[in-house]
Order: sequence, then C-alpha cells, then structure tokens
Amino acid sequence: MKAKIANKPTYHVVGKLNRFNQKRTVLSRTAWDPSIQQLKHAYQTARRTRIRKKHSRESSALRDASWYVANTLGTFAGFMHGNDGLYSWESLEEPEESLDSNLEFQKLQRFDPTRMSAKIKRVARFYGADLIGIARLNDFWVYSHAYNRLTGKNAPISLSKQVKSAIVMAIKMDCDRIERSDLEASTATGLGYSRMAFASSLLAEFIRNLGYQALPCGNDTALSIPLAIDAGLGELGRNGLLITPQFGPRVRLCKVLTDLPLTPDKPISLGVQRFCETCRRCLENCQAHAISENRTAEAITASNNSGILKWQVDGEKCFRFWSEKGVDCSVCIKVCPFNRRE
Ligand code: B12
Ligand code: SF4
Ligand code: SF4
Repeated sequence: MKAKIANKPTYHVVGKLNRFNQKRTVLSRTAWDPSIQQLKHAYQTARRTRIRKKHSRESSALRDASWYVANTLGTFAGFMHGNDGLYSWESLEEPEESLDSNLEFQKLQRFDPTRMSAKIKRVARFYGADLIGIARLNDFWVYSHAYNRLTGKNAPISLSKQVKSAIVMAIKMDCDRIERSDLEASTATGLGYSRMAFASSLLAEFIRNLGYQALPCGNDTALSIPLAIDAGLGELGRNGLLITPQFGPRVRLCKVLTDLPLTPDKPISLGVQRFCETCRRCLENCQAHAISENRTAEAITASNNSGILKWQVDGEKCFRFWSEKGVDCSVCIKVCPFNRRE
C-alpha cells in the first residue's frame, strides 16, 4: 500500500486525554499488582521448565545473548524508568574526555533546521536505525510519571520546555526469526532492544556534542507509537502496533527527545485503519484473545489509555499468555499482511 502525506495524524482523539502513568503498564504492574506479579512468577517458572526443555541449549543461549545490551546497559531488566545506563539524559563520559568541556558555551549556532534534520537522519541511520522521523513533541504522549520497578519510586516527569522535538527511530527485526518459533522471535526482539539502546544513545551523544540537550529513550519516558505516528513513520493497526510502509509492524521503536532546532516530518496515511476493518488476521491468530473486535475510546483494562478511538489490546491477557509459555510472543507481527518479506 502506498504512503500518502497527510496534513494531520490519522488517529482519532474523541475524549479527554490525560498523560499516562507508566506505573499502570502491565510491565510495571509486575512489581506492585499481585494479580500480575503472579503471572511474572509463572513466566519465570515456565521459562526454566518448558522453554529450557523444548529448545536446544544453543537456541536459548543465542536468545539470551541477543538481549544482553538491552538487559544490562540498556537497563531493561527491572528498571526501564528512563534516565539510566545508556538511556541517561546526560553524557556518561567524564567531562575532560568528551569532545568539548563547555558545550553550552560552544553550542552550534546558525544552521538551517531542515538541513540539520536531514543530517540527523543520516547520522541515526549510520548508528543503526532503519527508519527515522521527526515529530513536534506532544506532551500528552510523555508519561506523567516514571516508574522504577526495583525501588517502586513513581516520580513525575517534567521535561524542559525547550525540549520540543522527538526523533523517532524504528529498528527492523529479523523476518525469518519472527516467523519461526516463539524463542526465535524473542531472539529477534532482544536484538532489536539491544540495537535500540545502541542507536539512541549514540545519536543522543552526537546531539550533545553539538551543545544541545538530548534524552535517549527506549520503552521509558513516553509512548512510542503515537510519537512515531506524529513523526510520519506509519499508522496504528488493529494489533495495537505501528504499521510502517517498509516493514509493517516488524519494528522496534526508540526515540531521542531534544531541544536541537529541527523541522518536523508530516504524518502519513496508508489506509491501514480501513484495511484492518476487514482483515482481522491478528484478531483471529492471537491465542490469548487479546485483540479487539471493535474500536472504542474506553479503556478495557487498568493498563489502557482512554480518549483515543482504537482497537484496544488487552495487555493482561497478552502477558498471561506469555507467562504460560515462558517467553514473549510476536504472532500479531508475524501474521500481519503488512509484514512483508524484504
Ligand atoms: C507495556 C508494553 C506492553 C505490554 C502491554 C501494554 C499495556 N497495556 O501495558 C505487554 C508487555 C503485554 C506488551 C506486549 C507487546 N508489545 Co509492547 N510495549 C509496552 C510499552 C513498554 C509501553 C506501552 C504502554 O505504556 N502501554 C500502556 C497503554 C498506553 O496501552 P494502550 O492504551 O493499550 O495503548 C497502546 C496502543 O494503543 C498505543 N497507544 C497508546 N496511546 C496512544 C495514542 C494514540 C494517538 C495512538 C495512535 C496509539 C496509542 O501504544 C500502546 C502500546 O501498548 C511500549 C513502549 C512504549 N513506551 O510505548 C512497548 C511497545 C508498544 N511494544 C511493542 C511490541 C512489539 C510488543 C509485542 C509484539 C511483543 C514483542 N514481541 O515485542 C506485544 C504486542 C501486544 C499488542 N498487540 O499490543 C513495541 C511496538 C512496536 C510497533 N511496531 O508498534 C513497543 C513500542 C516496544 C518497542 N521498543 O518497540 N507491550
Ligand atoms: S503478542 Fe501474542 S498474545 Fe500478545 S496480542 Fe500479540 S498475538 Fe496476542
Ligand atoms: S493483521 Fe490485519 S487487522 Fe491486524 S493489524 Fe495487520 S492488517 Fe490490521
């Protein structure tokens, strides 16, 4: 399907929007909500028993290693509250080792934001992003609070008013692995997460070296899908995921929030929403029955955002299904007809 430039994003805001508290996501609830905590324990048990028995030692080793950067320097395991590890909002380099010791003083001046935007995209691609778009940052997509799963701290997020742009990057996932077993799909997912931490932290450091603020973000700090739609990377599908013209939903998303003056991209229209009305493949293939038949702007679980007309996904059912298998799932990516072979 051909992408057309649209004057405004194709999603429908029909109710009152409130910034979402990260504490309400299913992943955060694994730390404080007893009903979801149980699922986390079941997940770990199934992982130790079912997955280890079903798959070879090499397959498990490959899968676990692909998550290594994400789970360590990428702070995914347990933290995911932002501003930590490779996702730190300040450079981790010692001041005397960084390119310039007084960046504020040496801020790059007098440049054309449109040219700079093109440059940023080339740099992001060089660091490993497959698709890059720039959006004017809509505060509604920034979490109201960050949640630290290890400490239980739920601190308000307040960004500098100068941080006006989101550079959104899509990292494609391996097509063959997404199509094979759940463990192989999780290997592709893990590599995507590790590449996210790499690409976003390097791009942020590049921008800091020009003298500007840059906040690299993975799953933390803001909702990636609406940001990606605003940045012209694709549209929302029935499966609750961003559908890109190039790879369909087979991408991971990360972003860098910055005060570097940039020119935003226009959103695009692919006709996804109309296509999804009749397609229903994700709905029919999701064994957890987590994908909705009809669109609504109401939340269907404690972990949904209300106010936007969309096919809601029941994240509790989705995560319950993972916990039974002991591994995450990518079936709603695999079966989507927009997920084409390259
Ligand atoms: C928590 C989470 C989950 C939870 C479920 C969400 C929940 N309710 O808690 C669990 C762990 C179950 C999960 C499952 C999956 N996830 Co997930 N998840 C997230 C995470 C970390 C936070 C999202 C969130 O806060 N959701 C809570 C509320 C807001 O959920 P919601 O109301 O249902 O809204 C969803 C969508 O409607 C959309 N959305 C929210 N607000 C708005 C506003 C507008 C205007 C629009 C258009 C859309 C939109 O984003 C939300 C995604 O959960 C994001 C990263 C991020 N920061 O965005 C990744 C993320 C959305 N997941 C992703 C993926 C790929 C998956 C899985 C396929 C697993 C996998 N193999 O990776 C499944 C798919 C499930 C599905 N069909 O949606 C990708 C999506 C990439 C893409 N192509 O869009 C993301 C961006 C992670 C990443 N790094 O790339 N996920
Ligand atoms: S990840 Fe699997 S369980 Fe979750 S919504 Fe997609 S198909 Fe259903
Ligand atoms: S599988 Fe079909 S219904 Fe589901 S998101 Fe893809 S195109 Fe839409």
